[in-house]
Amino acid sequence: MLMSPTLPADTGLTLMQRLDEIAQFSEGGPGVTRRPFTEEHRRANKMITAWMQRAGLEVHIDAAGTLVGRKAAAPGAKTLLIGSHQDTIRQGGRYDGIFGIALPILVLESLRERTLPYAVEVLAFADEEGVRFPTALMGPRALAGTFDSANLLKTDKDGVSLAAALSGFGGDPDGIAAARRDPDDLLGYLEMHIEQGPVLESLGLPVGIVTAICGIERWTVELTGQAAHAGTTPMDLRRDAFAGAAEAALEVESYCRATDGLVGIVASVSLLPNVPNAIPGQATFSIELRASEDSIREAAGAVISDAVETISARRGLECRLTRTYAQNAVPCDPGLRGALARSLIQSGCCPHRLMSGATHDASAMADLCPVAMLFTRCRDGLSHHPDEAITAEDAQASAECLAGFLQTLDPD
Ligand code: HGY
Ligand code: MN
Ligand code: MN
Repeated sequence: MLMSPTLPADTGLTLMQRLDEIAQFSEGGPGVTRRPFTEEHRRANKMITAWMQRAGLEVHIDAAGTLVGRKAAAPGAKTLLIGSHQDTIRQGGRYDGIFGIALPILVLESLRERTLPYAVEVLAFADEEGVRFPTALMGPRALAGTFDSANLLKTDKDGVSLAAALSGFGGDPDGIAAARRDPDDLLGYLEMHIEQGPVLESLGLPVGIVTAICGIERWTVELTGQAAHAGTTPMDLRRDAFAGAAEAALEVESYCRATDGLVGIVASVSLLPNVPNAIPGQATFSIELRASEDSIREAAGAVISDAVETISARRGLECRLTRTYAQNAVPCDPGLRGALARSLIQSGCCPHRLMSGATHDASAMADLCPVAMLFTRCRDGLSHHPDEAITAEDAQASAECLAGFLQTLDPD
């Protein structure tokens, strides 16, 4: 790997140390749990602010609660946006999201004395995982002008609304509409992220260039049968909601296994009365479908929802099916991908291209400007897990690629 003239050889090590430090801001338990607009988020933002200031960036928090660090350029110059999310899933890893915030800040620190022909803004988005509130991506959607303000009324499990949490954190719910950026001012958006899958590791590569980000849709299903005594009720007189849910789950699995380019899961299951000696009268569960082609995903949604209705009718169950979320697949920008590929080749890395089966902040930023992503290998392809891991060498390779990209990107 050829060294970038500006990047210290221990950048990867420094990055790993910073990611270990910020991982402490967690709600406890295995792994990292950091939800948006919480004390843990506040403490993480304080550390990110210090990193940004050390890199010479001008720091502010925007109306949607995104922490922004800006490296200025000549008046009238366009801006390159780079970012990811600070939040995690419950008991997640220490690299998903925050890696794509800490890395660009550290690379910009090494370029502190360099003036680039464009401005750069590092964006630390508050909420990508949607763990605290039944909505997500407020930060990127505010910038893209696609945020639905009705989401501000949605509440967390304690009844705190997104608007109240945002206001209490220094955001401005009323100011979100004005946060929209003018795409003509922007060069694009780049997100550095761990792969969260096994492809790069299987190829023995440290980094890869994302070609497209999958589309996703989520359903909530509520099956209602009849709770009854588990011992006295004959099998042929039961209306077992969980048995219906289980049959639906197997239907999702078999349909996805049989359809190329589609993955699906039934998860987030809750039963009532959920005791060993009563027949489940109610089963509520989520269905999530993902595909690189929107037509494949939408066809799957139609077939699977019909199948759930058929299973319910045959079992005498009431069925309430709601599609709660949908996000189209996003192609990554050929121009930005080409600039990443040139930088990788320059730094001696193979410019391997791959699809993203995870969604990202970039999925929403694509409504604003051209987007690109660089993936970094993660051990065993594991993510959304406390054992999520990367190496300092791969962090260095990612930093080298970004340093080269920033110094060769053509702003015209
Ligand atoms: O679910 C996802 O793909 C992302 O990690 N939120
Ligand atoms: Mn994630
Ligand atoms: Mn992520």
